[in-house]
Amino acid sequence: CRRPHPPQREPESALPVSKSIFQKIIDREIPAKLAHEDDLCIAIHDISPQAPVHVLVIPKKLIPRVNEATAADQATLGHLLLTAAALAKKLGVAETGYRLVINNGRDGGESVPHLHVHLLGQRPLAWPPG
Ligand code: IU
Repeated sequence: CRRPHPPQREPESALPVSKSIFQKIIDREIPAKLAHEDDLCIAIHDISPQAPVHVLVIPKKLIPRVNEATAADQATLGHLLLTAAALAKKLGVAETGYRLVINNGRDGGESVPHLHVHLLGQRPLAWPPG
């Protein structure tokens, strides 16, 4: 038959799905300095800290960024903030103050497409952020 074959495509489920760096940390495929873990999230010390306390609170469920979160994620999103507040107390920055940051998309400065809340503290933080 002379008809050209249409290009063969893998079924979607067979496509390689690359894990985010944070998913690999959650799955213990790469190490990280853990600050907290529970059923819904982990918290790790940032590998490139921008303040003496710099922790990332990361949901175990892959939500790429807050822009993609849905109503089904409401409890998880709330849990991330409450966990960040608990960690601020545990790490000794609750009294002096701290900042929670979520970078979303290119202009927001997001570099890892797996939602995470930055907890920054133990130094005065300038406003507005750069
Ligand atoms: P961002 O909001 O997506 O830009 O934050 C990603 C953070 O993840 C950033 O502060 C990195 O230093 C941090 N990080 C990390 O802690 N460990 C890693 O292996 C990688 C990034 I890659």
